Amino acid sequence: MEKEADLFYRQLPKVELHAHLNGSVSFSTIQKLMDRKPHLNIQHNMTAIRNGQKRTLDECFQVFKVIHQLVDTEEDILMVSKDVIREFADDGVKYLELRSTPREEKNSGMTKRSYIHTIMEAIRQCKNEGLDIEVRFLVAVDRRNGVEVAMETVKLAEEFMLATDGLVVGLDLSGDPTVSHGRDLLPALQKAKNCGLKLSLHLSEVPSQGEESELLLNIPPDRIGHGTFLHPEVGGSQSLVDQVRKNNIPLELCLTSNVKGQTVASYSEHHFLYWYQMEHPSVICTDDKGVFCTDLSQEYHLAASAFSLTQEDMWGHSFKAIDCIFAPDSIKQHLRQRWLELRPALF
Ligand code: 6MZ
Repeated sequence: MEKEADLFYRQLPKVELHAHLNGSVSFSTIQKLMDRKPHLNIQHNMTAIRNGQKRTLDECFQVFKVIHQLVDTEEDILMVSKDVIREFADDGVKYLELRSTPREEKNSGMTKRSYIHTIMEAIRQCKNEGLDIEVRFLVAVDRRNGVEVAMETVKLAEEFMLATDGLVVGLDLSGDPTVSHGRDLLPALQKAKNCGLKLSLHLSEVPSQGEESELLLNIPPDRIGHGTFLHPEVGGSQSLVDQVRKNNIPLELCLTSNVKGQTVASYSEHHFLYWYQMEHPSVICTDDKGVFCTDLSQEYHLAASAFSLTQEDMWGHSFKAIDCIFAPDSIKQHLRQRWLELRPALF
């Protein structure tokens, strides 16, 4: 039965809306990168958190630094992006919004512009190769890098949004939530919103960020990443929940990431249930499928098991996720049609 259920979740057409490029690099791609750069002496246990293992969120951020060492040329970015897109397609993801923080690397000559350009190239190549997946991109602002970089990133995102005919759809705010205050980044985020970029903001990923969340929710963002500590039961507040509900802002929820990063104690205690019971829009996502050793099918399966949801319920969840994508209505309509064609048999 478990095997059949597994097949159901693999066959289920899915939308992935919260995937950080460098956190999504698989074991096999990491191996190819290690072969390219043996002098770095990086081992697999430095780039992934296996099942049964847990790390503090701070340790998770150390892992990204190791991966960044391995991915530091345009050639690497191209390979990594194509591999990640292919792997999502193999997992039954039909629409993917990838996000990544543009980086410059003096040694290899990679610039922030060429970084984004290379990801666009990877998306185009995957399309030309006939992969059955629509891909869009969010340019990420790492909160650690401060106001000036945030502003510069917004400008780059706007430039690419205009130049790529809708491949760049939005801006992400991410990075170590314990560093800096969102207040300082408000002008940059507001500017992004004003120029037509959709906003997905990591919010209340750790406790005691209520004040920052309130400020950021006032923009308001188009989607929320995690939102782990928004609700009153975990130290958030009813007024934050009301703000989210009033603007009907969907949440991107990443179960394994939160459990392995120890911001949530167990799968059954995940805040997925809080929002699901309220019938508030949310979307199950992977966050960093490489680092957390998961994939989207598995995340759907885990959520179903943790909350005793049926395959019919999970079909409904995946269908409703289409409402939350940043691409325009014509794409949403197209995806809904495909979902009905691809609906798998229930086991
Ligand atoms: C906040 C996260 C994250 O951008 O180099 N990132 N930010 N919370 C999380 N929860 C675990 N997981 C990943 O991908 C890696 C970067 O994504 C952000 C961090 O800024 C990390 O450095 P890119 O492709």
